[in-house]
Amino acid sequence: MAEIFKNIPEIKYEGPQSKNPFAFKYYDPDRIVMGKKMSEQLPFAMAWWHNLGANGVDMFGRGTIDKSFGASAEGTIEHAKAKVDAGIEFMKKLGIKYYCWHDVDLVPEDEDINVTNERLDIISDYILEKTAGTDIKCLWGTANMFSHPRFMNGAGSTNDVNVYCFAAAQVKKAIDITVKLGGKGYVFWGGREGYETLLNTRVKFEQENIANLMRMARDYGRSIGFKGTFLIEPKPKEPMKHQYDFDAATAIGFLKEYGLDKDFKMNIEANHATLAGHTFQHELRISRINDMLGSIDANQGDMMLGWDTDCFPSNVYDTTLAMYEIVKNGGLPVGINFDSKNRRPSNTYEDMFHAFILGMDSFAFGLLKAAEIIEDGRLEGFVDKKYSSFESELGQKIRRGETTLAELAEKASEMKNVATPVSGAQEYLEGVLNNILLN
Ligand code: XUL
Ligand code: CO
Repeated sequence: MAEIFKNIPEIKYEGPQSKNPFAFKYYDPDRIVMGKKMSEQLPFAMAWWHNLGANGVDMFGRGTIDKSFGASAEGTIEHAKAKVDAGIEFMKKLGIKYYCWHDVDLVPEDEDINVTNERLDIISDYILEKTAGTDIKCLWGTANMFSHPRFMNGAGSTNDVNVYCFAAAQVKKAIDITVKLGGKGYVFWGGREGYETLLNTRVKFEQENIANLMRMARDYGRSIGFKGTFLIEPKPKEPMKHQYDFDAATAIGFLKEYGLDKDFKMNIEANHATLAGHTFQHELRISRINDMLGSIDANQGDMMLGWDTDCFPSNVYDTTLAMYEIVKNGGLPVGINFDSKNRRPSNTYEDMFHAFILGMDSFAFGLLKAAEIIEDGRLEGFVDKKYSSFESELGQKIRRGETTLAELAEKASEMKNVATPVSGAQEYLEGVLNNILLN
């Protein structure tokens, strides 16, 4: 197989002083951080769609980078195989062990679903053949139920029972392929599971149908031996005006309502969090405290823009706070998928590598700083002290849920008044965080 990314070497760790554009400055895979290798703490994955598919096309213009990878025509099995070859070479050069995909990223979709499914069989055989003897594996798979016009009114939430059958068929095949490739997770991103206007929408009906689709997916997956994690990826809007999996709190409530919370967890994407008006850390925290943090889609939004820009993560303040939540979660059951794409004018193969070096270094730096925050102890020590009044006998009784309003009202009446609680000291804490980040 001919080398595709010629002139680009294997990317190695050289340390923060290195000026080599093709070296990691912080990601040192074998370095032990908090008792585990960095490569284990950071199970990075490549997104097939952005890295091997997206060619820079946008609403205003054509593609800017050629991603045929030597195939004579795009949209052919030959091209699908060239993408596999390119993807494997790319992952090997960066030391990335996982990849994520939608069914239609792997192969071109035919008008006949049976033909598409045969293509998926062929390409998954090819991936297995080409990854044999390497440590490259599937992180998660998913079905694209938002691009084809049949899904214009949704997939699980469609008004059309025949379209619902197609959604079920795609999910079934995508689970088959995920299991065949040894995937750790199966993702539902509700791209068109929402509405444009309530004037034409039965919300409860649509949500029940989505839940039923997820229940069937769970039952089918478990019946064919899938032991991994099902995931919901919340996003509040785009492409729909309102999407049902608005944020982690909403999606967790939905899973509990329909009895799916034992099999499903969250796949939290940074840019989706900001679209919901939350920080990335907020979404990770809400997932973590509910034992629902499964995986992340690593990227970042542009705060000047109100849409999903899927930039590669560069903001180390955010990656530090994200890694803090992940470390506190005891790691991620699934992994860290770069659902990120190069900017349209970054149109060379070199740019593809620079983007991943940036993202991997940003998360490695975040991991190192998260470990420092924990070892330093000032932030956590402050929080312990902030809530310490609840260590009293009364506080413990309240925590156990053993008090009544009348009893507490009686205490308040005896006390007559109460002073303001201890300071929240936000500026001090932000200074501590900066001190850790900048030293
Ligand atoms: C879209 C998005 C998707 C999912 C998988 O915003 O994030 O690519 O990650 O369908
Ligand atoms: Co995503």
